[in-house]
Amino acid sequence: MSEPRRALVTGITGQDGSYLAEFLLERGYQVYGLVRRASSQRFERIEHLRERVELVTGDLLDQASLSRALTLSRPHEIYNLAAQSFVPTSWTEPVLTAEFSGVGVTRLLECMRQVCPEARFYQASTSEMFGKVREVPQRETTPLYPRSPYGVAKAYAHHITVNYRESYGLYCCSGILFNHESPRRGREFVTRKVSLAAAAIARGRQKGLAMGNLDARRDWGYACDYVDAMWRMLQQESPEDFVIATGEMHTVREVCEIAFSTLGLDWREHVTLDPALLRPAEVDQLVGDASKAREKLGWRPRTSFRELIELMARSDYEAAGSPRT
Ligand code: NAP
Ligand code: G4F
Repeated sequence: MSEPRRALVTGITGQDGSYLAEFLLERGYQVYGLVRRASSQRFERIEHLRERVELVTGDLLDQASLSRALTLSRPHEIYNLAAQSFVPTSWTEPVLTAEFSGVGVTRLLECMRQVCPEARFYQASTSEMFGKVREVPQRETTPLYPRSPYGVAKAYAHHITVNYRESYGLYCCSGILFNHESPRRGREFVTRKVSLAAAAIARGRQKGLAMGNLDARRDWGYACDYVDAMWRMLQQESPEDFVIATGEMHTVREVCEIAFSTLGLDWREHVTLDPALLRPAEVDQLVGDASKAREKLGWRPRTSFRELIELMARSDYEAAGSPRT
């Protein structure tokens, strides 16, 4: 019997990492996850997988730990999902963001080149790199114009991934993913912030919700659909970069409308505006053209925007339990 394929997932404790680990386990992979040491570990998203995945400690800031993780796991596939991924934090911690989300990728690529050059590498690139967009919709060839320190760090990471492919002939791909959400989304991101608040208000546990720019628009998809695309990119004959997106833009206001109405509420009675939540620079028309992924990977999104927001609101409502008396 042939040995199972091995995958190393950095960022396994995050939204995408947890779904990708499930996806790979279902396909018979032996899954290793890179986790950083913390005084109290938060493994909620992978609690149900703890018996089935091998956790290796390491940090994108520490090259020796990455080298050790690769030596231990001997991966056929490496999925680099770890990053400081919250855009507002990148203005308050720009250097750390550059270290994690930018230079950290070079550390990992350099280790791969030395320890397991035959492995295949996936880099979690982002639509945030398009920033002040040069064309609408954005494609693989659209020039980058990042508008946040996070976007700048990710643009560096994107280019270094391409550079290692072209310089050393490594199998390295960048998936340029547009926003994707789920009930496991971090609580500070807008869709989850709204679904949590709608659920808490419906349960009588919260009064109102302060929001930033309600006119901001994004191309929002479902995280479970998107991890499938990551895997497909590493199964191609040769490495290429792909945009993964729904091709539809919606506003934050629509997120509020759907989440609140799913739970029988009128968002206008609960949402207030807080100028402190506005960003120093916004990105206006992020919307992706995923035709290359459709044609070459056979990938398409399966979950609509409305279905996504409804499922998030219902999930948070269930988790919030019964109303307080
Ligand atoms: P997430 O939930 O914020 O998860 C980030 C992960 O990175 C966590 O597991 C975190 O570990 C880990 N991490 C952070 N700093 C690290 C370090 N120095 N060393 C090792 N691990 C570190 O992010 P996500 O939404 O799943 O996104 C996954 C990736 O896709 C990220 O790179 C993100 O930038 C990118 N991306 C996301 C989207 C989206 O819409 N979700 C779109 C495009 C691209 P802890 O649990 O220890 O904090
Ligand atoms: O949910 P967000 O914080 O996501 P953002 O900034 O688009 O970044 C996410 O998607 C990127 C892909 O393009 C990823 F690379 C990145 O790692 C992350 O996953 O904000 C979405 C929009 C913004 O325009 C923001 O201004 O929602 C607007 N917004 C309005 N009120 C708010 C709020 N965002 C947050 N987080 N909180 C608010 O109260």
